[in-house]
Amino acid sequence: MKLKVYADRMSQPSRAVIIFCKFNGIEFEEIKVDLAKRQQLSAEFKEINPMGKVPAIVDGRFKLFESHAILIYLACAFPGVADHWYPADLSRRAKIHSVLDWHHSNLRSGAAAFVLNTVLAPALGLPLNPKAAAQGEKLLSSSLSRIESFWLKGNGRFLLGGFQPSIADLSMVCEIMQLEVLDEKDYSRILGPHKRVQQWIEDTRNATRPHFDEVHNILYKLKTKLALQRPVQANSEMESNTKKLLPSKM
Ligand SMILES: N[C@@H](CCC(=O)N[C@@H](CS)C(=O)NCC(=O)O)C(=O)O
Repeated sequence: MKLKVYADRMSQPSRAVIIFCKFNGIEFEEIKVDLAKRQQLSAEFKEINPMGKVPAIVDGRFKLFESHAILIYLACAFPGVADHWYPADLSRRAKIHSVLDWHHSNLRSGAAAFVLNTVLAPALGLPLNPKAAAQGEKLLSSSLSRIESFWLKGNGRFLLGGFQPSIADLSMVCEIMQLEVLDEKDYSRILGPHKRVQQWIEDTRNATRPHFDEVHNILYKLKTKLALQRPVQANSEMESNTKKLLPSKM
C-alpha cells in the first residue's frame, strides 16, 4: 500500500515532508487537508491525527504525526535515502536532533507568530495581533542571528558544517520560506541583514530542485496576490527591494 501524506502546502512542515518524499523518490499519495476550511478538525482527519494538525502520514497500518518524527521515519524506512539526510553516525544524528528540537521553540515559534499576526490571521478567521507580531519578530530575528552565528558555522554550506543538506536544513528552510508572503518592508527588515541565511536558502533550494519551487509555488502565488492587494506605494517599494534579496521564482 502506498504511503499517504496528509498535508496542506500552506503549512511549512507539510512542505518539508512533501519535498523530502519527492526528492528521495518515495512513492506517496498526497491528501490535502485544507487548513483554511478547518478540515484538520474534522472527525475523519482526527482518526489520522487526534491533535488535528498537518502533516501526518499513514504507512500501511502505521500512523504518525509531527513532521520531524515523520522525516526521521521516512529516512529510515525507505531504501535509497542518502545518508546525509539523517546520518547513520550516532553523534551526527544526535546533533541533527539538537537542531530540530531547537527549531520548534525558536525559529518556528517566532516565524509562525510573526507571519500569522501580520498576514495570515484574517484568512483563518482570526484578528491580527500587533503585540504577538512584535514578540514573534523579536524571536524570529534572534533565531536568524543564532542560525548564522552558530548552526551555520563551519566549512560546509549547510547546518552543522554539512556539505549536503539534512532533514534539519529542509525543515528550517521551509519554515523561513513562509516569510515570502510578508510585505516587502517587513521581509527586507527581517531577512535583509542575514546574508548567510539567504545563501543557505538558495543552497537548499538548489539541492532539492525542482521539487523545492514546485512545492513552494502556492506561496509564490499568494505572495503575488497579496502584493496586488497592497497600496501602490508599497508595491513600488516592493519592486525596488525585491531584486536586492532572494531571487523570486514566481
Ligand atoms: N510540530 C508540528 C507542527 C504542526 C502544525 O503546527 N501544523 C499546523 C500547520 S503549519 C496546523 O496543522 N495547524 C492547524 C491548527 O492548529 O488547527 C510538526 O512539526 O508537524
